[in-house]
Amino acid sequence: MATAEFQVTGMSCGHCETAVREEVGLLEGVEDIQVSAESGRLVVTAIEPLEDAAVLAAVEEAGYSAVRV
Ligand SMILES: [Cu+2]
Repeated sequence: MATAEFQVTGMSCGHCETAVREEVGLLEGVEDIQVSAESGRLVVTAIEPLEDAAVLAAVEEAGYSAVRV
């Protein structure tokens, strides 16, 4: 398992969390997603290491921006 942590900008509520979770969950190999609108923290666990760019693109698809931390 590989875990990667991101800081997301722009989430404000549970709907935002759900939007991020849904988009990131579409990425192949993703096993677990922890996302908090309050802290902006996104932790993605996948079977194999994900490309940062793929996760960032998924977050952007949901309507937010993120950086790897
Ligand atoms: Cu929201």
